[in-house]
Amino acid sequence: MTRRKLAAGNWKMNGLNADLTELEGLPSVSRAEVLICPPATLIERMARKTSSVSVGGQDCHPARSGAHTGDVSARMLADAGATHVILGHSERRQDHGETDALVRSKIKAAWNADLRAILCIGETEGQYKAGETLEVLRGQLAGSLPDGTSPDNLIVAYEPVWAIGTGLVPTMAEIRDVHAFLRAELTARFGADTGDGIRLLYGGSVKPGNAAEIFAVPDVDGALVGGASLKADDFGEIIKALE
Ligand code: G2H
Repeated sequence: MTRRKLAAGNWKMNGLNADLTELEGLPSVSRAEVLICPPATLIERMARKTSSVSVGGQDCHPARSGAHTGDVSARMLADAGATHVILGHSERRQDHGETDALVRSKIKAAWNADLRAILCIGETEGQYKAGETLEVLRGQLAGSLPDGTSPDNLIVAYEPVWAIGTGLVPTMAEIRDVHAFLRAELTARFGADTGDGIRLLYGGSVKPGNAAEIFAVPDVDGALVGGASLKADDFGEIIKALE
């Protein structure tokens, strides 16, 4: 199955209205898909400003609406123009105590709003050093993926926690082995068509200087990019490495 390459930017808690001009500096691409997940405050304006870049949220509440001060529902993201939502990012797990069960309920909420979920999974430094990476990932997939998962509604991002914003990156052999493992896990649970069709992104200190090498790894279908997605020059280089 052909999986369309994806460059996804995660602006995290960065970005003001003035930063939307970065969109103008991005290269136009024909084969790869480009997505930016800005803070919720910028989703609507970003979506109005571009048709070549998809726009996504960084989190959503599992409920459709209600008394949840400060939260944003999946329907609100879709209403603002989002087509995707990042769920289970390690910063949400660390800062807000998010569990696999909660992430699972958020994925279902995203689907109910016709959003494509980008599920983030990854091991901590301690788990990596203890050789527990695959076991951790297996548990996160099993605990957070609902029945009904398909290539149309889900993307998985492998983000080793120790590689996020640190400049550290696993070896290409490690990325290859993890992505092959994830592909096999998805195939075992959901069948060959679904397992083969779900896109797998690598995330964690992706930069212009390492993107091409990472994208050449089998089963890497693109990247979830944090810091290097904030500036058009850097993100543009990463996007071009995917084409
Ligand atoms: C990992 C990644 C984006 P960065 O969190 O999701 O961030 O590229 O800054 O390591």
